[in-house]
Amino acid sequence: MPEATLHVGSGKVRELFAVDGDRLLLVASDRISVFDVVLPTEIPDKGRVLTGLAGFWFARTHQIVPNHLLSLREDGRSTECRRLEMLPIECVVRGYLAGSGWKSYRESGEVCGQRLPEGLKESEQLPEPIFTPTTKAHEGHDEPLDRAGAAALIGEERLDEVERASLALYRFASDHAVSRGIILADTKFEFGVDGDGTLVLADELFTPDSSRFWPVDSFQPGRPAPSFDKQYVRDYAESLGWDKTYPGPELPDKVVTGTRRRYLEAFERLTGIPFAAYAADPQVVLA
Ligand code: PZK
Repeated sequence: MPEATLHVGSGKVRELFAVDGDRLLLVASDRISVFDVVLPTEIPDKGRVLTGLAGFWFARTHQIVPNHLLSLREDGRSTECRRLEMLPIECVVRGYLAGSGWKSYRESGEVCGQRLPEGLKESEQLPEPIFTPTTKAHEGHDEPLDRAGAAALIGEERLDEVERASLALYRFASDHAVSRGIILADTKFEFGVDGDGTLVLADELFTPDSSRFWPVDSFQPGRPAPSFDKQYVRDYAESLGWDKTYPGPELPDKVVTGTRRRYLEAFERLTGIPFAAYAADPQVVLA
């Protein structure tokens, strides 16, 4: 990381550095969080899998909406990107009813102010994918926004633009993923605006940390679906009777190995590229 200097931010498992006035470096670590707690044990190659997947999707969706990706570094875990003015909302698209969307529907029949048909079950596919934006919480949890709430933050016109882009991105990736045996239950995008006022897709894209990936053949409406990547970790953590507060448990080798295999499998299924080829030359995902 020779020319990257100033640390400008941290996520739970990623770091952001300033390269210069116009460029940032996004570095994905091998840390893993479960039930919102970062565990003391890392999953080798997780950061490279997520960076490679995001690069793959950025390269394939720039016709839908321009994005911040400038280059992937040789380490496979660092992305150089354009520095943008970020919009103050998280853009979520849901194709299936899970997580906070399911909770909200069960309590009110609505998600982000949108009424859904009656009688839907947990994990069920929605009649149409829905756009369910949230606030960006600095600490604690993001809060759902209805249309008026989102428009108050970014304006009606920008809201229409991010909604259209988000739904188009979701449809594109979800069709691709399902043909490779993975359901993209829901996903989160972050957008920014460049110096010309053009909307630009930022952050990570269709990674297992920003999306719910489910194996096509092992989910069933009426109960929570297993996570493609984190299910071994969740099952292990639950088996300990851990209360899901900090600090989380160390993971045994078997759980680490099984989880690493799942990340690599998601990468290979979705990209069609052997992970070893990515490790040897990260540019392969951009072709
Ligand atoms: C930006 N984050 C969240 C992500 C972190 C923090 N292209 C951009 N321009 C300006 N700001 C951001 C981005 C992007 N992406 C993203 N915060 C600011 C975030 C990952 C690690 F520490």
